[in-house]
Amino acid sequence: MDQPVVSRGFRSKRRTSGAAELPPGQYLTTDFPVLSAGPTPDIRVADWNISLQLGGTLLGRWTWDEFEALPQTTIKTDIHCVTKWTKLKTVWQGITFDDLLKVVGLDAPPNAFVMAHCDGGYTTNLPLVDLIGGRAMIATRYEGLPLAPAHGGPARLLVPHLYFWKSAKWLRRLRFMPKDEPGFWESRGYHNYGDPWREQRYDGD
Ligand SMILES: Nc1nc2c(c(=O)[nH]1)N[C@H]1C(S)=C(S)[C@@H](COP(=O)(O)O)O[C@H]1N2
Ligand SMILES: [Mo]
Repeated sequence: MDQPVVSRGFRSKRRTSGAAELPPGQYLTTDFPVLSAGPTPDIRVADWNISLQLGGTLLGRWTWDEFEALPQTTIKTDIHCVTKWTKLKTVWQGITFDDLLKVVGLDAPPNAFVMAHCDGGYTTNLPLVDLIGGRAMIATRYEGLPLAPAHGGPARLLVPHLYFWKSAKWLRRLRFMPKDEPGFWESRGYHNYGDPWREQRYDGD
């Protein structure tokens, strides 16, 4: 999920100008704004679990300790909020969706879409292809520290190549869906997919 490694000779000169890192209409920020549709839930890891569901079947459910024992990956990536801030080179640690599928032994999920469900009722929908291939993780640490509650701790989805509303905070359940369904913002006028490089902010963009 990091910037692709490009040999010096092939690196575009524009990349060092800074502008090339900014999707259209975005500005750079160095602080980390908090954007939530509701209050920050008070989550104790002792009561917490996370599950992966396919139809009526529970593929896996992990307590905090079990989840912490899964293979860990660290990534450095840029994040882009639809409210127009972009933050460069943020560092996250967690469990990639690829590893989660491996753990439950699901090589080729039969459903092409996934709904993320959160404490507090927030949801967001994603195509499966955007969660695999190292493009998404369930993050539990930010810049080496446990993820702060306001930023989705103990665990949030991280799908940095899409607008940040797709990175569901306080994640509790990932559910495979045979057909795409809109999540919270997607049913309130936001774009169904949300590619920042194509500026897919709102329905119809
Ligand atoms: N559960 C939940 N996840 C959420 C949200 C929310 O309101 N609830 N807001 C989304 C939006 S619109 C954005 S921009 C990011 C903000 O993440 P941050 O507060 O860590 O910057 O979280 C996303 N994930
Ligand atoms: Mo957002």
